[in-house]
Amino acid sequence: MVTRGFTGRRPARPDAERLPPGQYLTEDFPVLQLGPTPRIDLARWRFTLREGSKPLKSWTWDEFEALPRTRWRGDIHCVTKWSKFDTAWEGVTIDDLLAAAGIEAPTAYLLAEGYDDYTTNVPVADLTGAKAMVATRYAGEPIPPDHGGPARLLVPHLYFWKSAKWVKGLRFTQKDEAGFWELRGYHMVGDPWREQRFTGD
Ligand SMILES: Nc1nc2c(c(=O)[nH]1)N[C@H]1C(S)=C(S)[C@@H](COP(=O)(O)O)O[C@H]1N2
Ligand SMILES: [Mo]
Repeated sequence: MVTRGFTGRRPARPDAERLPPGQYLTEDFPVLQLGPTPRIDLARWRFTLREGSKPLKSWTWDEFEALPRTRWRGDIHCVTKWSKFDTAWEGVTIDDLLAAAGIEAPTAYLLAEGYDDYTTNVPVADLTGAKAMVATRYAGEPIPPDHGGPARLLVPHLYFWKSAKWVKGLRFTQKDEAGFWELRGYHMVGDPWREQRFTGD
């Protein structure tokens, strides 16, 4: 079943008001990543929730596809200053993932991990409450590999580097641990409306 979410969709705003400070609007969909696009065999794909090194729950692709799915349409903002309006995604909200695992978030912080070994930290409060999903569809189709397919994290209210592509799991951490870009001077939260680009912003 697919429900329409996330809840609390904002009414359409004039374009200028939809652009966070310092951003410009683009019509295309740039590809930004550290390395080559990993090849991921769906038969071997797994998505795993961990607390530290301890696995809490793992899904195969077929199991993941059977989870309740939510659609979200809205704007995304990259720290390199492009924003793209009205992107359409479908996937499993973090709330639904935790419910399916039968757990509540064990800590307040986590690192999202990609199959390319990319990591990025996100406060759990920025993922729950219908604010984020593990997306498996873009514009009604499987997510193209360059944009993170088969599955990517989507945290649209934060700068797009937080939306880990080729996501293989979420690892809950006791403290807020910096991920790849955060270790290199980028912000621990990354709210585009507060222009949290770099450490100290
Ligand atoms: N696994 C992984 N996820 C990643 C990255 C990466 O290098 N590896 N780059 C991040 C950055 S910096 C950005 S801006 C967005 C770009 O997503 P896109 O290529 O779909 O536009 O992915 C983010 N997620
Ligand atoms: Mo980025």
